[in-house]
Amino acid sequence: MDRQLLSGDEAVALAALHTGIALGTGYPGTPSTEILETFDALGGRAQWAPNEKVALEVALGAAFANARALVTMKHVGLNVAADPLFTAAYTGVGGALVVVTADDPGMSSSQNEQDNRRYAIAAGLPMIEPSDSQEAYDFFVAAVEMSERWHIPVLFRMTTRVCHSKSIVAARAGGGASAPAPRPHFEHDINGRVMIPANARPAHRRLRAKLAEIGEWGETCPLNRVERSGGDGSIGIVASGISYMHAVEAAPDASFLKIGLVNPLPIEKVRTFAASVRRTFVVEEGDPVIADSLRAAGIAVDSKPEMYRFGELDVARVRRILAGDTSPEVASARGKPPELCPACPYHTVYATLQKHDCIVAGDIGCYSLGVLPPYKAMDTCVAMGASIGVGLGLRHVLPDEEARRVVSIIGDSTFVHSGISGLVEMAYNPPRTGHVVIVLDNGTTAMTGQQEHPGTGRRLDHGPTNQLSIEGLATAIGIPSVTVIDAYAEPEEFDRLLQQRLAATELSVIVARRPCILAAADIRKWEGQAAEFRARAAEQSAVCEPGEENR
Ligand SMILES: Cc1ncc(C[n+]2csc(CCOP(=O)(O)OP(=O)(O)O)c2C)c(N)n1
Ligand code: SF4
Repeated sequence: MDRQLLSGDEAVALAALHTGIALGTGYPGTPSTEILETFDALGGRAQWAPNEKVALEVALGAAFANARALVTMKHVGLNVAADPLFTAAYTGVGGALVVVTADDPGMSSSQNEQDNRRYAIAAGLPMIEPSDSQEAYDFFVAAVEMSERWHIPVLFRMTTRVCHSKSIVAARAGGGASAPAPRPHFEHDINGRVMIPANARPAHRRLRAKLAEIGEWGETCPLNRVERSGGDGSIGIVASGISYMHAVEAAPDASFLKIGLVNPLPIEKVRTFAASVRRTFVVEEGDPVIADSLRAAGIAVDSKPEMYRFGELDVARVRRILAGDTSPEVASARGKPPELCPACPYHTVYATLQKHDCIVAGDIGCYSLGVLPPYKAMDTCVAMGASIGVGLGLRHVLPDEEARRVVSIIGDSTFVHSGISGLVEMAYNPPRTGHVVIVLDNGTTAMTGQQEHPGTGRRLDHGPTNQLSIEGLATAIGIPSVTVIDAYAEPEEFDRLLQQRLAATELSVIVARRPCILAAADIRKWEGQAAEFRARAAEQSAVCEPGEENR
């Protein structure tokens, strides 16, 4: 058997390869990003989508064509993809669809610590949760098998420690899923996939029936297992994911019911387990999802006090939980706060915004660091793409002299992800004082480790593809003033431009373009390789007669 030291993300990528995943799609987001990057490096077909909703839709289409598909995202990405997700639960799939949601308890690199186990319950989808890299590999194979057996998308929940910790993985001899990957083909199933109300009503009933069946299977499936310690049976712990690993170390004498299928929960298995021990304790990170469900089913369990809902668990915290210790915790020492790289192209932009005392509706990316000293030049930051809508809202209601100071600032990847519809709103409902949007185009998705996006004109593997023109798009949307500038190289020119645009009542987009200093060398290398592709594309569009370009 092939044994390797892998992170949870790498183990999922390997399992995806071994199970014959025909297409992996996603949008970068810590801690999920490495799954698709590794899948690509292993030879799988992986591609970044503009955002998580599109990624899920592309994967769903592949699964409608009876292929096996994977889609990856961080926990907040599932909010973006939630619309198709809920209805995909009704349509089901022909092949297999595994949706990885990588949650970030403790918010090491996120804007919230939502617990996506709630999505499984709300959407009515099965959810699997591994505890280490071996389980990430084995459970992914199981997820593909479940998805194909019940024709249902399967949610695969990972958390930061499982995604990034490395442990030994023994890959299955001969590969992954028991059945070979099917050949993609299309079969009409209009009633099953066109979710008009007449079709959606029976589809909802079908979904609930599938879930009931999966719930019954879950009572005896190998994903949920009882581990007896040989202890005195005084405490039984119910746990899943990384919490299980901490609990095993914190309470080696306890008996365990290790849950791998977190939705639907194996209620009867827990009931039997609880009856075999004197006290049943649920150890879980984040929200009390398992504890609440067990109590609702009439099973008496103990669970953590509210103070442990926040942040990650670790062995010491689990010991405290089991001991009922609610004394204040010692705050861990704070590391050095992050800061913009010394030669980051964003410095001039933030210095200028600060100088003119702008009210800055900000967004998520490396550029969020503009909120920290010395600039402190960001006033709001809520969700990817929100800067434009929030800026417009401020402009609509503030008195004119204040409204004129409002600027929305957004990164290039974030603009493509979910800023475009904000710009459409700006053209559609322009504030009386106009508005200024600055797109910080550093040619990469820097925040998550320099991934490509449609604006870079390069695919996930950095090879050339069609390039979205941000300025061209802004012009097409109807923004009258669109300017491209290298603010870092021309600080005075940028200062003048900003003042002029703030004074105008016209809508403005300023594209501040200069490569991220950490990515610049790679971008130059990849662009050199892409030169021929671009020349060919330009030649083709030049010979295209008007009216021919949409064929
Ligand atoms: C819905 C959602 N998906 C993914 C992320 C992870 N993420 C945070 S910022 C960001 C994009 C940053 O790229 P860009 O806008 O180009 O700014 P840069 O980091 O390059 O400055 C991503 C992918 C997130 N926070 N929310
Ligand atoms: S990684 Fe790039 S975008 Fe991020 S702070 Fe450094 S130079 Fe700026």
